[in-house]
Amino acid sequence: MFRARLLHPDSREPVDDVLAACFPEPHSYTGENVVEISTHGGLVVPAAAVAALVAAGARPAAPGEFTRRAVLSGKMDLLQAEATADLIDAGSPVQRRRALQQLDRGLSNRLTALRAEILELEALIAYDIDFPEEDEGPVSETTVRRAWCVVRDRVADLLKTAPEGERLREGALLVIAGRPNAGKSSLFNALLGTERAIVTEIPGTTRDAIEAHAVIEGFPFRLVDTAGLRDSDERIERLGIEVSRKYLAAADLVLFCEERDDPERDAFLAQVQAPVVTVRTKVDLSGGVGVSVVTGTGIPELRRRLAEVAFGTLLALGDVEPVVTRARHRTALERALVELEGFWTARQSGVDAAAAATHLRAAVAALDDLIGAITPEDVLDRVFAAFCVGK
Ligand SMILES: Nc1nc2c(ncn2[C@@H]2O[C@H](COP(=O)(O)OP(=O)(O)OP(=O)(O)O)[C@@H](O)[C@H]2O)c(=O)[nH]1
Ligand SMILES: [Mg+2]
Repeated sequence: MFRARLLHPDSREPVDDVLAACFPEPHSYTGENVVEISTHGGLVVPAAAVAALVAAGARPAAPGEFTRRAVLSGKMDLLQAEATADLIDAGSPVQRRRALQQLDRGLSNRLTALRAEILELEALIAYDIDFPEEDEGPVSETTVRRAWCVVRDRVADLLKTAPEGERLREGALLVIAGRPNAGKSSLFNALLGTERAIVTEIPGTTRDAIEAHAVIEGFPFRLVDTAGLRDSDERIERLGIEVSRKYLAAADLVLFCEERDDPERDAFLAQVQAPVVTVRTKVDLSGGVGVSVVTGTGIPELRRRLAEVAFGTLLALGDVEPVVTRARHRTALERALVELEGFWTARQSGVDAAAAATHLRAAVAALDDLIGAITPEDVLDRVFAAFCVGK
């Protein structure tokens, strides 16, 4: 690292006094020789510095170009590149911890181990391929079956983390619903920790859905306050109720608020696909078990319950077990699972060992795609499309 004076290459005019840090290959972020130039801040100086560098033959980086180069030079795999983006985007503690774990090769190591196990299974049946006429090879059918079961279950277990893993990146869509005046907006504000929605004693206060990000027990949520559900002749209110229904259809979970036993609760719940947490509101007035935004009673328990319903699988796994967090991961694992099932079906229907083994090869290929061992350009384009410039 040294101080330097940056001059425009044509006019030789001084642009700025800068700091230059050199990162020689192969230990730099991209694995190449890299120089980082730090200029003074503001608007004019950095722009003039970039203009001078461009005049000298440089060009601005594309979004995610540094990380892309790191992947291409083998400094990190595709899962780690995705984790880099997740770490930058993290908006809650669990998202940050998960991203960091994936950056530390948590998922990569698990997949590499699985890959090795499938190759071992292939080695087990190789004897059959070499000596097909022998009735009983040195490796019994039970041994093959056991080895197959282990890998199949591991892939299936990883796949089971996909719904909540993907939800962890997006935030769980939590829709607050109930009759007008049930206390929905009050609870929405209490969960957010700020007075975001208008609260009045007049039923029908909330007309439109209000969405806000919230962190509950370290997990990311997208909280939605909605218009109270009732038959209304009022046009604006009816439009609001329509919006509520759309949100309810898309919800990951629904928080149903009732001040007292709601006679329409069951009819409402029958229309909702997502899991529902029912909560009794305003218990400072009525007593009993529930929540009160006035005294704060029951709010911590409710937060735990919401985290449990939206992210129960991840909570049970703890922070150590790897989790898959993207549709790209899910589809690759689904492919691997189909091939592993295909292997066993082929084997049981008496298909010769070499043909059955092609399924194992295909399963390995699916895992390779996922780790990013050999990655086609279009996959790289898709992964890096969402990156910011400078990473
Ligand atoms: N005492 C008490 N009053 C509450 C509590 N929660 C809400 N309220 C009151 O109940 C009334 C309705 O609250 P809101 O949060 O606006 O109810 P809402 O379900 O959003 O109503 P709509 O938007 O009209 O559907 C307001 O006067 C609140 O102050 C509570 O825990 N205790
Ligand atoms: Mg409201």
